[in-house]
Amino acid sequence: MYMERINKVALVGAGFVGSSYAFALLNQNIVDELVIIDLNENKAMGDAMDLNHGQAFAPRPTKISYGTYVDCKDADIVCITAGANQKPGETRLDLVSKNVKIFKGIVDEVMASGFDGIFLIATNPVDVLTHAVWKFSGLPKERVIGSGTTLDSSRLRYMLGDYFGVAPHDVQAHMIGEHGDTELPVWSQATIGGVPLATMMQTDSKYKPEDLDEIYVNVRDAAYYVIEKKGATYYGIAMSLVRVTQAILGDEKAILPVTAYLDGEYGEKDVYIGAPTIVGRKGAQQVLELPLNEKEKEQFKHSASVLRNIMDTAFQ
Ligand code: 6V0
Repeated sequence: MYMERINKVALVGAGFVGSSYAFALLNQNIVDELVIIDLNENKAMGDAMDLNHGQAFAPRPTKISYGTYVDCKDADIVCITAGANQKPGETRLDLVSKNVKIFKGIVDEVMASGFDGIFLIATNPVDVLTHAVWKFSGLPKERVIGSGTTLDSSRLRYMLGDYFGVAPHDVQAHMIGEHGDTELPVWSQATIGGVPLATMMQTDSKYKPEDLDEIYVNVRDAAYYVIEKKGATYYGIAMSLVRVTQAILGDEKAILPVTAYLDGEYGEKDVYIGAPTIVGRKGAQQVLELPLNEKEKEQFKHSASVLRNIMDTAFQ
C-alpha cells in the first residue's frame, strides 16, 4: 500500500533559537510533523500551543506537539539548540565544557529511542559540539551536521549585497572555518552574480580594499554586536537551520557551508569544521574543496588547529 512519507523533525531546545526555528518551519511549510522537547517542559508545551494557534494562517498545517526523547525514534532530523548560550563578553569556546556535558545526556537519550536519522546541531561552540555528537551517537559522519558558517556566510552575503547594491541572493561568497573568531572569508572565490569580487571592486573608484576588511570584521563579530544590543541572536540562525533542514528533507544536494567532518579535504583530518558541503537526504554528502589562495589556506589551517585543540581538551 502506498504510504505518503511524513517528514518529521524533533527539536531539542525551545529557547530563543529553537522557538524561532519552529516558527520559521511552520511559516515556510518545511515539515509535516514537529515535536518540541525541552528540559523546561512548560516552555515546550507553551510553544507547541502558541504555534498551533497560528496554524490557520500557515501555508499548510504542520502537526506540532511537545514531547519526550521517545518521540525521536522516527524523526528524520533531530535538531539540537539546547544548552547554555553566550553571555556578553563570553566567547563561544568558553561554553565548551558546560555544553559537552549537557550534550552527552541529550544524545544518549535520543539514541536510546532508536533514532536513525540526521542530527543537526546549532548549540555553541557548534563545531566542537557537532564532533561530540558524532562521537556520542556512533552515527556515520555524514549524518551529523552542524550549522557551521551558514549564518556567517549569510551575514557576509547580506553585507556584500548592501555594499554593491545587489540582492544577497546574488552574492556567492563563503565564510569557512570555525563558527567563531578564527573563521575566514574566501574572498578569492567570491563572485557578485558571477563577476569575480576583484573585478567588481575595479568597476568604481568608491570601492576600497579596506572596506572588505571592515565587512569581514563586522561578519566575524556580528554575534557580539547583536548580543550586546539584545542579549542573544536567533532569527538569522533559525533561518539558516531551516535552510539546512529543507536541503536535507528535499534531498536538494544544495551546497551549504555547514559543519562537516573533514577526512583529507583541505589537508585536514578528523575535524568537524565549516566548509561548503553538498547537503541532501543522506546528510553531508561531500565536502567541496574551494581552491583557496595561500593566505586563505593558512587561515583555514589555523582555524582547524584551534578547533582540534579544543576537541582534545574537551575529551581528555
Ligand atoms: P536559550 O534561550 O537559553 O535556550 C536554551 C534552551 O535549552 C532552554 O529552553 C533550556 O531549557 C534548554 N535546555 C538546557 N539544557 C537542556 C537539556 N539538558 N535538555 C533539554 N533542553 C535543555 O538559548 P538560545 O536559544 O539563545 O541559544 C541556544 C544555543 O544556540 C546557544 O548555545 C547559542 O550560543 C547557540 N547559537 C548558535 C548559533 C549558530 O550560528 N550556530 C547562533 C546563535 C545562537
